[in-house]
Amino acid sequence: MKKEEGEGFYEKLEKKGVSRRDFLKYCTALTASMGLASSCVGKVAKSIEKVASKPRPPVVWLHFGECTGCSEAFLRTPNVGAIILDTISVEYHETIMAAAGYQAEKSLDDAVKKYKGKFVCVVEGSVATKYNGSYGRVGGKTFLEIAKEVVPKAAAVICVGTCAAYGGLSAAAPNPGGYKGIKDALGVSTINLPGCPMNPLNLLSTIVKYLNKEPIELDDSGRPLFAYGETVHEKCPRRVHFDNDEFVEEFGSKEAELGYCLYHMGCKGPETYNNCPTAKYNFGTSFPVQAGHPCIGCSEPDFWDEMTPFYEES
Ligand code: FSX
Ligand code: SF4
Ligand code: F3S
Repeated sequence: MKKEEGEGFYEKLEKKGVSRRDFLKYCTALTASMGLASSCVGKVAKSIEKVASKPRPPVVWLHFGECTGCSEAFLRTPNVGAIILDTISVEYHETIMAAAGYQAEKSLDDAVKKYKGKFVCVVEGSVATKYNGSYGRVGGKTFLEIAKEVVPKAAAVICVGTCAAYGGLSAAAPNPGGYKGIKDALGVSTINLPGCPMNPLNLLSTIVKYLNKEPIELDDSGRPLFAYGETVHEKCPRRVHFDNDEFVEEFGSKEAELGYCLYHMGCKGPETYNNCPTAKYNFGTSFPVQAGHPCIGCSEPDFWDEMTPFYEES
């Protein structure tokens, strides 16, 4: 009997504990995170199936100065990790690989040699640039040396998290090590998916678009417009009160009941470009403002310095 289109893909996901229903739920969240109408869910599901039916592109995932929160966000979001891992082949990732020590260093060298010019380099964390990069070192090499050896050989560079994109946490003043984001440290073009941590849905949609050769339009800070084209404030569920019919119709009464804008508690939503209100974290569960915490502007360049004090109105 001829297999239904996508059957192999669903079988593989089922084996990883992701049901067809879960997958479609993800596609719904993904569609919202891309700023598309809910009628596009089927199209988004098809494009992921299409990507998954092709040979998986090799990915080298580098870690520099950061907290690994971005990897955690990616691996701990139930099933998104499994979907991503079904569309790409992670050749090197320090957090999840079994190899350690010299064996790990060798696997990085081998992957870069084997897939030179073909691999996607995902970078998490920033690199120290002062004093020959001595403020950040792993396996006897500086982050700067590793970045210079690996990043320019990639077919595309995706910076996950504000650290890799713009320096982030490690680059906060006084920044004695001269930490910088990848573009500034190496002078290469990057697709930036900031957020501290980045949203795994934004990584998944960027990978799907890239593999389907769809154009990814970026803003001046290198962020894809489909995810970072609007401020957090624009679709914030706290913007209006629950008696606003139009709002209730769009977001549902549960969201609207949240009420109470956090601006006077220092919310930086009006100055922060990110799709948190539609993408949310943890499988569409919540995001800082929904949970009652003001937005601290975590997807903006230099937010550790520019957005502080976090709890004061700007
Ligand atoms: Fe940075 Fe990501 Fe913040 Fe942490 O690694 S963006 S410190 S959540 O984890 O890079
Ligand atoms: Fe805007 Fe923040 Fe108020 Fe939401 S809570 S409406 S993002 S200022
Ligand atoms: Fe960050 Fe603000 Fe979203 S703090 S996670 S950009 S709500």
